[in-house]
Amino acid sequence: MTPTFRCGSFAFRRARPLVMGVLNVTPDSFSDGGRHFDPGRALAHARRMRDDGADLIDIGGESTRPGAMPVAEGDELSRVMPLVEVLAAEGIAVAVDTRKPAVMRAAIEAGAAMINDVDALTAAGAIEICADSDVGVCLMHMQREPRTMQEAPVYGDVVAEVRDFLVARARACEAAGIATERIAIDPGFGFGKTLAHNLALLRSIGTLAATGYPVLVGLSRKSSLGEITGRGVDERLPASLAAALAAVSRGAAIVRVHDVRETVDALKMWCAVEENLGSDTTPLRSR
Ligand code: 9MG
Repeated sequence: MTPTFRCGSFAFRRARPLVMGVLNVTPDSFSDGGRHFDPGRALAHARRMRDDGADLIDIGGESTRPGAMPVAEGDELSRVMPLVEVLAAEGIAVAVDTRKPAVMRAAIEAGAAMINDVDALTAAGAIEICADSDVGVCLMHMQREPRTMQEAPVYGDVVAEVRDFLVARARACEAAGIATERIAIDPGFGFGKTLAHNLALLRSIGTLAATGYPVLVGLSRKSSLGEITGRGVDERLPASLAAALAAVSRGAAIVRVHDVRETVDALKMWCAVEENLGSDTTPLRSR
């Protein structure tokens, strides 16, 4: 039977890779910082990504790019919440990218389907807030924190360490009452990792997928792609598509991307080659 990833009222059958569109409502995110800071433009962009085939829209009000400074809770809430309310009411599967329990709680009350936490729900109260709801959760690995994470990251065995951390966090979520079907894991490309670490993790997506949890990957436009191609952040579409395909061909279940239309096309092509995977494109409502 095809496994299912449950997020709020959405039940995504994992018959094909899912696409999560990125919507940063920040003045300073590494790629689209400032571009969607105006709520009208942000809504238009979210709807365009939905029309282009995004399964989920990931809304973030705090940049987590290397060197980024934390944002006050009130500022994050006022950036994110108006969008969550409108887009969730339109039936869009909204993920909220936040590390703050108060933002998680407000987002869930407003209808968010998923919490995407780069801190893997380690903040006090975060797991309980998610467990008291039916949201899906994405648990991401990060070494240190955004302000300092790219200062000479070191691992013994990066793949084993990342996998063991993610499995431990997933088990903690399950122990608190979050159903296994609601949990995704993410190696956290670029979060306290060198290019060599990122490549080792990308080559080993299969090791993460073997845990049974859907693996979410965020490689879109990231600096590793720039290191390999020599391209600036706005010129990394071909590398982003290649990275997404490399990830799904090794077992990634969800790709978090800026360029939804192009990624959906690339995945349709890949699914057609892989046979039948492309035929099941409709996320099912579970209630
Ligand atoms: C918020 N954010 C930025 N990059 C990300 C990534 O790679 N994964 C996840 N889950 N979130 C991310």
